[in-house]
Amino acid sequence: MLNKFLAAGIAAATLAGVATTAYAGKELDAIKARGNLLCGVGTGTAGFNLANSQGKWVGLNVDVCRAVAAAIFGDAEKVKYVPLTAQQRFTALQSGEVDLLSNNTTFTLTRDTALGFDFTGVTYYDGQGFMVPKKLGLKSAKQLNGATVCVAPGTTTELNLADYFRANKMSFKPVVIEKVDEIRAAFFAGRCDVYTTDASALAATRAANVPAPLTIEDFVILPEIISKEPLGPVVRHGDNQFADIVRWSLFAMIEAEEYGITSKNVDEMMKSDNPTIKRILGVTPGMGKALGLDEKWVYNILKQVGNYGESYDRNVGMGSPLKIARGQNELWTKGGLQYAPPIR
Ligand SMILES: N[C@@H](CCC(=O)N[C@@H](CS)C(=O)NCC(=O)O)C(=O)O
Repeated sequence: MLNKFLAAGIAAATLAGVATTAYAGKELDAIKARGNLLCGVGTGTAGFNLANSQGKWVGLNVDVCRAVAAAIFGDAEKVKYVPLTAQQRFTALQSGEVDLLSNNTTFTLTRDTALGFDFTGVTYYDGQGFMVPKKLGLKSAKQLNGATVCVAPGTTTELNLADYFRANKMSFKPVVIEKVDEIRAAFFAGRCDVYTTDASALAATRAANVPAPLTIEDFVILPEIISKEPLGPVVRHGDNQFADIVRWSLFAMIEAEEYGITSKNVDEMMKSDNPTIKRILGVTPGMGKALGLDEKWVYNILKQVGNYGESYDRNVGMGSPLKIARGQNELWTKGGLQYAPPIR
């Protein structure tokens, strides 16, 4: 009921072009009073957000939810996961059904403004790609004229697809399916020639969802990446303190990787003489206070979740079935784009 009123209010404010009122700490107070974080995730993509055989959610996106809970509660387990399709996610965030989305949502201008949200960083730098059955013998997306294309509604994918085909004077027939498992089933059953989405999700689908007797080798991801898809956590406008906590929880994971602090060595690192490490870990106090958190907020994130590189490797990198190279998601010090502003 409360959610409905909130949704109506936000919708009205959005329609009138008025920014929703900003009150510091209101969302955070509600999260603390509730005792857990409501994190909107995808319905099931290996490496990013997937409930495992024990029903435990794992993945790179899930680790961001866990990091925020560790920062706020000192306990990464204090998260309730709400699986959402791409179509459902924005209403769920606007209505207060979730506190944040961490689900492969692309940071765009209209989502950051007209929809009433704030993006708080980039968990994964991605771009849109195309996957096709190998037996079609295709080498390039430029050969897709007239293709039947499986795509999810309410996504940047749908918009980029139309732009790309128009720009290349090609036609296509969209097969629009909301649920990601149904899109995959349609593609593997040959109801479309092509599946298009973020390249990371194509890699996940190819690594984890190909039904026997088909194998990974039966599918190829074409070389063209047709868009920028910076995927990151997103919150409602209105509580800057909560947005700051989400923003700096991800930055802390990235900064910790840069300074070599891991889940394994964090206790040892508490004794470090390096002033930056002392500040990050709260040995020198101040950063926690500035966010309204315990000074051990980063210690708790690292101990319970790990740094960005650990999460990347375990979930989508070389320590995972996906084996996606770090590429653009490497640290800036190693030629990538992942760059956290200083914790000071
Ligand atoms: N990044 C694009 C595409 C997002 C997207 O389609 N995500 C899919 C595939 S990873 C998804 O997670 N859908 C939710 C689900 O059903 O799991 C966007 O933000 O619009």
